[in-house]
Amino acid sequence: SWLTESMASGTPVPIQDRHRLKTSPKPSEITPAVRMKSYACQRRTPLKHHNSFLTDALEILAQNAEFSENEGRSVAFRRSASVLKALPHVVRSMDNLKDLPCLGEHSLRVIKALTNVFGVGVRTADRWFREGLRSPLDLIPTGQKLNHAQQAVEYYNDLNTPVTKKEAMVISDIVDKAVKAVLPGAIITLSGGFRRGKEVGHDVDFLITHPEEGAEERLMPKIVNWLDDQGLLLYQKTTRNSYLESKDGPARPASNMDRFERCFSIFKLEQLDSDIHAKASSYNSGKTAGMEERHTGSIWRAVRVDLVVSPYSQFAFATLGWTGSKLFERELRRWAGQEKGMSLSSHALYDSKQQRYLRANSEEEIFAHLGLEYIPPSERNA
Ligand code: DCT
Ligand code: MG
Repeated sequence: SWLTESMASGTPVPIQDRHRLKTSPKPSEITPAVRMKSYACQRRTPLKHHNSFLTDALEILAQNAEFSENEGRSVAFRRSASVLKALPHVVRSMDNLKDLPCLGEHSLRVIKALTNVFGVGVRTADRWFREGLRSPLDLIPTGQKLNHAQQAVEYYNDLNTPVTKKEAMVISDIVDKAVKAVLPGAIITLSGGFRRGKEVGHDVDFLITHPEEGAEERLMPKIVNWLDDQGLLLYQKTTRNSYLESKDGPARPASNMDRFERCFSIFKLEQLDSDIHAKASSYNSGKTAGMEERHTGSIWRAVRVDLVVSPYSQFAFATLGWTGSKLFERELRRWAGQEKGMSLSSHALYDSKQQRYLRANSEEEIFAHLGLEYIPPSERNA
């Protein structure tokens, strides 16, 4: 393959090493040994880090493995990428990777190729596509959920246009208004990537509860009706909850699947003229992706919104579970199971040794139960 060929052609002095040698004589001062914890939930992973030229490539490969239904390999690539995201410095050579966890054979080969041959830069991922992978379009994740919602295909372009923080804030206001209209006193939390400080996302995620346990029951249809009456929904599919609260705690989930009342929806978001122009120029595509005047003459776009309703007693677990990132969540569950003999879900934490559920009123309490240092949302970008 192109990868092995380029590696077989010798190992030139890394381009970035040459730059470094000019500016600083002591490599050891730039890249001090980092003691890297092996679970992502033990580490702080900021959104902006030093190694995106490597992690972008690894995540494309992860995505590709996922599309080829090789979950094991996909997770392995994601874990490697995540370790590099937590490094406080740029990876300059293979030496910098000594003693780091989760870097498997495949990932090391990829990193080696990228650090030795291509040099750094945002073009790496692009090059990767051209040389080794199929068209980027094949890899754009449409999400399985979309397949179930055939109607959503019409909005494909919109849904592949990232949702900005500004748009997320407008939607927050709408959801806030809807929920408070049908259930005063309800609490609405922005979760998902935007809670972790991301500037863009593929959707906007909300978690809804009420301090009075039980007041949240059958809340979703009321919210959906309110939104629909205002003409704000293009599509919605609500799944009913399937958890049971018993004396000892919530029923133990049979799988990792969430059992909350959840609404997968597509909002019809009015566009401001200024936003459209800003977006059109930032994409520089000549044609404004998915934003056209449609029928009514008003300008709008489709935006994916996830609404989840949780009982108050499970709210801390739901908040932790729905804040992500997905890898951070996976690692939390792995840590709980393998290191603590506990079982964590978005509903509860079960201690197998004590054979009981551990209650928590905040995310901080859950980290404490798990024997982990508290990691704030902005550092859960694993
Ligand atoms: N989540 C999870 N397991 C799932 C689905 C979701 O743990 N099967 C959690 C992790 C993130 C959160 O829910 C929201 O999911 P997404 O919206 O898919 O992720 P995101 O981090 O918000 O990413 P984006 O910014 O692209 O929306
Ligand atoms: Mg999201």
